[in-house]
Amino acid sequence: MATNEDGRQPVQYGDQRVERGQGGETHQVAAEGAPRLTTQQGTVVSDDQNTLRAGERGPGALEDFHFREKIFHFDHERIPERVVHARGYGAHGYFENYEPLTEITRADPFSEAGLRTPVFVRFSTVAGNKGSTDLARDVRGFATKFYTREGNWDLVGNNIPVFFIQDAIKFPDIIHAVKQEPDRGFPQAQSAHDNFWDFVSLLPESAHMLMWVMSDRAIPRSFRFMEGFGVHTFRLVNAEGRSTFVKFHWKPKLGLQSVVWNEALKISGADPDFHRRDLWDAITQGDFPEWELGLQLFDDDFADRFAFDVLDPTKIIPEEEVPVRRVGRLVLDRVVDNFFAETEQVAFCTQNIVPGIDFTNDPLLQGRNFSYLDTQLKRLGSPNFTHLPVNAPKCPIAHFQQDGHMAMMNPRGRANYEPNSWDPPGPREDPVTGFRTYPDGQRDQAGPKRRLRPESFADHYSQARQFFISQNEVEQRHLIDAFVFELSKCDREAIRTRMVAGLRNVDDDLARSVAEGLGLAELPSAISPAREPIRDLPASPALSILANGPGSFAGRKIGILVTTGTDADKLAELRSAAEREKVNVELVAPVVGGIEISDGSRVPADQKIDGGPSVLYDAVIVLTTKSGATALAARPAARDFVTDAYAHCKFIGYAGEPGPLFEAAGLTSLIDDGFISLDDRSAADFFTRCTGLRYWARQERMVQAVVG
Ligand code: HDE
Repeated sequence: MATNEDGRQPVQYGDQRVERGQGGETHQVAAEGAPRLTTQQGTVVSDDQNTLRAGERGPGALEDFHFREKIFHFDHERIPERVVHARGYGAHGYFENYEPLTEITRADPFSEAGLRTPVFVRFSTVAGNKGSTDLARDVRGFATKFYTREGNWDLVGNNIPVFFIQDAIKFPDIIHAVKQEPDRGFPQAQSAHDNFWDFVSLLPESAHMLMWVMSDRAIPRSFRFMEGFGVHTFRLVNAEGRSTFVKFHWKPKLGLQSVVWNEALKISGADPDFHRRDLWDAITQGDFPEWELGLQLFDDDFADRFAFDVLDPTKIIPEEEVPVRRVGRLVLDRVVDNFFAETEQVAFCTQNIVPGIDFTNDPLLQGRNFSYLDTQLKRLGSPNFTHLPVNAPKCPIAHFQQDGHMAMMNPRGRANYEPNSWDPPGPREDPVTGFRTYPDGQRDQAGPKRRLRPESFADHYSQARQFFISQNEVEQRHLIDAFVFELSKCDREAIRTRMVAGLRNVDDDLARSVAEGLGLAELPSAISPAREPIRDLPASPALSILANGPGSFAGRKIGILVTTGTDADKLAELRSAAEREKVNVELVAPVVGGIEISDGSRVPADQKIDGGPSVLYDAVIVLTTKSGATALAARPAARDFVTDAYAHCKFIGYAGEPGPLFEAAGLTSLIDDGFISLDDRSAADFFTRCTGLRYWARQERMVQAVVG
């Protein structure tokens, strides 16, 4: 065999032709005209497998500049992760405006019908570190950077419209309380621990937010099925300087959908990247996720009339009181080229607003406006983070700010201050088109300097109750179970009791059910509320996920369990019905290499059973022969596949003879209307049935079985 001067020999490794060095190491050499590996300085590298040594077995040489540079750079690959929202996933897209809103705002994205403003969106969890699981019970961040023609506007929102605290000064406390406990460094990405519940049970203003985070809103099926909210009241300002209050909403086109808690726990093990993979898959398949931007617009009169302070971020304005006007759509149509460069380095700042949009005095928003710039400097290490492509505005920028670490957009010429008398003079201010702060100047906005919470913020429980009564029975059950699960993880009984005492101000049945679930000896008396809650606020149907289900099963994913001999015609019918309905299909089989089906053809599987549990799918189908089902029955992963699908109230389609598997999984006597025989019904019927997303009637039966 030919050997080159370094003693390398060409060898074939499967489909790859490589060179083998004398120590057996693998070298891949650039072909004629192909890109060649270089150092950062551009010097072409001859060997990337061996350090430079004095003698083959001798000490390393200090002059090995390639090794030194490579390791130096590697050592500095990490930047500080975000203190909160560390785990996130981003994508590019655009916002398309429906109609000019010039009556209400002069903000550029709303100026013309059909105008498309480029955006970058980053979704995130809050509490967990960067490597934590996507399915943590948590609030999700929903941050959008609009690259408008008049500067960047960042709408840095969440998937829950309220927050835990009313004043920014409490942010470090709530975040310390929810993140890992400082002495032991765990639990990760979980609020189910003493510190969190100790803190919130002493902070009644968190009651409303707790309802949301204990609801299924905190375990979304994926980013594509979540709402988003600006949370605070903002202002829109038109060209005449007239201001209208606004609350921002994002409404997902596919409708809202969540998973159930037991499913979330299992997804965290089976695919901790479930949400980011879902977004990546959807966009790369051309199934671009969409949301509509909704505005709740109101004036000072409404603000004065409304039962709560519109500056209090622990309150919503029910959609039934101020309707959400849909003004445009957000489409995410491009994944990032590089996760670090874009998703990690994107720097959202609440203070990034453009003419036509303005703040209010919400004390949480005011505090945020201080925090974000500060945090970006720490994270990105330079005041020049706006030079990074993902952060740079796409409109002209001109200023006299200069230098600093990693300055990449450097001004030319002599003028770097103003006023000046140079020609060219550089940029100058423009009082006509420039950003002008809304003068506001309302009552309560001046006075002696004091640290004082407005009395109008003192109602903590009324909207928590309103949220609870707006949930249907299934949702209320999930919420109660979540409180019980979380508080059961608290070691100190005093914390559990204190929390239940707070819940008594929300709803007595809720408090009683949680107390029972915890096995509290007796129901504690209610904590004395700062202000007596309003108990007769009407339910707000818009707050229920299940009451607002989607009209189709599109965008969902089914898992079909197949074995040798699976009916080829049935499989083909299912695939084509799925394609029509825009439903994704994955085949789950005993081996990933695939199986031979009834027509003798071989179909590759997408997942081996052990790696494709039913928690990864919105509905499942068992398509097997009797012998296949018998073989599956012996596999724990196959039995879990169907028992979990049952327990998570999923629709379960079946054809052929799944009996032995159902029998082994203990399901034979539990078959209900959520099981659909595909021998009797068409594939199209099955997908129509799946529009209900889950067969919730089963939950009631399961609850009864537990109660006995
Ligand atoms: Fe944030 N928040 N936050 N926050 N926030 C950050 O900025 C902060 C709050 C939100 O995908 C940090 O770049 C304070 C509410 C999102 O990159 C930091 C307070 C809401 C993201 C920060 C709040 C949010 C952040 C950490 C209380 C919903 C992720 C890293 C006054 C409306 C953005 C960073 C992304 C990130 C501060 C409360 C949303 C430390 C002080 C309320 C979606 O600056």
